[in-house]
Amino acid sequence: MGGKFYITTPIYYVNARPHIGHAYTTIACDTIARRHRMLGDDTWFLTGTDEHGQKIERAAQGAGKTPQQFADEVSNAFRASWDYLGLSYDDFIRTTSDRHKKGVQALWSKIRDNGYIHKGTYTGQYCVFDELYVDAVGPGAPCPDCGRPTETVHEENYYFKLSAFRDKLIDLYTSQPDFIRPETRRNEVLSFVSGGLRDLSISRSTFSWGIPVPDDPKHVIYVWLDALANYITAIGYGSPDQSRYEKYWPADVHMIGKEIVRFHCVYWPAFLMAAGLPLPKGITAHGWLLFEENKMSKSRGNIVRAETIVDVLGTDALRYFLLREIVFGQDGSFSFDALVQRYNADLANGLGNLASRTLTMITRYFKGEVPYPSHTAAHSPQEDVIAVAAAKTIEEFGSCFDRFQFSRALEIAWTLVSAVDKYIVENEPWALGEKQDEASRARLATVLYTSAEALRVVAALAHPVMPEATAKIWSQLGLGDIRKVDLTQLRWGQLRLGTKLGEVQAVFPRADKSAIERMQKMEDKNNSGAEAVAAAGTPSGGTSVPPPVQARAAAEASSVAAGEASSAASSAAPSASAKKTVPAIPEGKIAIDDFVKIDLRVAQVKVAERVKGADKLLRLEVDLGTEVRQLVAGIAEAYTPESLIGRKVVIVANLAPRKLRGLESNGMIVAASVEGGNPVLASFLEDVPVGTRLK
Ligand code: ME8
Repeated sequence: MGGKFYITTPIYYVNARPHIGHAYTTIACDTIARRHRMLGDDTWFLTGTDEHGQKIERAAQGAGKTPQQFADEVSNAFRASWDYLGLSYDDFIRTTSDRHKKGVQALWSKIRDNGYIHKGTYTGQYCVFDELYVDAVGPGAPCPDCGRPTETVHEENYYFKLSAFRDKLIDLYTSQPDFIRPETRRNEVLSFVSGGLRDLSISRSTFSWGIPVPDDPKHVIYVWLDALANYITAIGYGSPDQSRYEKYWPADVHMIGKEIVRFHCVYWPAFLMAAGLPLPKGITAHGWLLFEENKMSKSRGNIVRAETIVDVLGTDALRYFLLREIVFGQDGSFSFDALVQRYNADLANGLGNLASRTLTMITRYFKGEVPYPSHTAAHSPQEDVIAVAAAKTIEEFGSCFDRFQFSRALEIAWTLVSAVDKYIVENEPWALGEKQDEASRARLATVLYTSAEALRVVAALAHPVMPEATAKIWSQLGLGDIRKVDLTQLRWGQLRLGTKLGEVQAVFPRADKSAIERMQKMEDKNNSGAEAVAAAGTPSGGTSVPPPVQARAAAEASSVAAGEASSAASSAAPSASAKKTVPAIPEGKIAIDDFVKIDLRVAQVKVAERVKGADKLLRLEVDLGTEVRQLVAGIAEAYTPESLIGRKVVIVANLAPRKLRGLESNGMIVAASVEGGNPVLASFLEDVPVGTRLK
């Protein structure tokens, strides 16, 4: 370790807001990136949004917006969701950004100059939903992949000479068996490619929402060539500064869902080969998150939003559940019942209980200082068993995790948690604590040291999966910043005698039945709201996005998580506006009575402080003239708390309160959302009295 590590998620379509299916991939990548950082690797974690193509153009039309407005709003919603979840991405690429467009055109030119692009005519079927040419079916036939109707297209197009890469691709899959994981996916791809490859149409001329073909702007570049290129354009391919590209490319892992294997494992390496560029080291496809037996997806309308789970149980609960419950690579079901059950069993009763009883007893019996384990009379073979089990856990957890067997890795770590739990029960430290004789004290010290050391080992291993809770455990153990841990050096016995514990607090409070009801209600409300909008809306009837989804996208896209700095544009578009039927409003505009619903006010920051365990959040108290309010804002990476005290800001004052990391946020601070950069707070050149309304 100590090398570089580059990991990517797919870039998500902006035809609707994120749900836990997208969060699943992004959380898995976040976890892997965090582990690599702890192993000392120079790590780069990329995510982003896929914003071009006919599907997006039609979804925008259905929502009565321009494609760019629509893309801006939904892309912001993805970013806000990832920030709300505290995901540690290093860059967020948007395919409508200039840096990406230039990179894609550079890639196109390279492939063309190398002789792999020619002009031809395509007559055949196209599936707008999958943005896929469907050669095998005739007019009117459904798409073999998704079952939706295909459309007949007849276009003069540019073609990519995919057929020239059949043998090279087969060589790649056979010489590098790990290029596609898991093996089932590799076998599928191998058999698909072995059957022969036809040249691929890589431009469209019947619509314009895309990147123009260099020297022939009547054509836009096929959305999958555009999208796949993000993995190199984001790190600078095609830009004057190639340093990041040179450092990180080729990617170590492209993480994707199983439905986009063909694009990543056939088209992408072929495009790269044609351009003479190095290939990624590996592509890993995971399975689907199912809800009531179906793939959770925006088009089915059976989505669950990550925010709901975060608000009720916390981010770590969601992360742990997804990685522990589902065997990575296979499909897995999501249900609130299973989530709460797993949370209570493994987190509240498991790790949380181990932490709280160990730390509470050290506080009570040893004045909050880690006691010295006895090596003499008070030592029993039980301690050796735990020490050996912990050493084995460190090794096996790592080897499973690094093969992306997250569920198995966590199961192994929790076997240690159970073993220590049993050890505590058997040794009854609470009974030893009541005795004052020297032997009992020595035995108590040994039992509590052993438990605390096991807790330390599990916290370090589980940190990439549950960053918040393990950071709390770490500081309660008196060990400082867990992110500085060097996992390559993790061994049994490193907890120092006399370490002063921090304040002991429960990390995973038990969830009762009402947690399930609350989450269910939040999602029901979200989904029924969308239907109401759908009924009032005027969907285009395009095949790509069923009506409820278009409407939900319109309604949801305009609201940004309260804890985020919103862009000025999105904060001025209330979600309620989508519900009103306002005739004669030009496309993409809102009426003044929609705008006046938003109470924008000048406020002055009185108190600003970081939110513990949330790198991006600040807790603010702002004076509105008539009252002082608490807000939680996602601006900690852009502003230090000190720089904000006394500053006048603009807030949305009538936003419904919501909880972030357990703190109530009463309003939203308005900021420009700068692509690829930090948010910039809205402010005034002139002095404006506190409480003044913006209109
Ligand atoms: O395909 N279960 O974007 P997309 C598991 N823009 N994962 C899921 C999921 C579910 N129910 N739903 C979504 C695209 N995902 C293209 C990608 S990349 C160059 C272009 C995750 O918005 C999973 O990672 O349809 C899946 O592959 C991805 O979201 C699809 O996102």
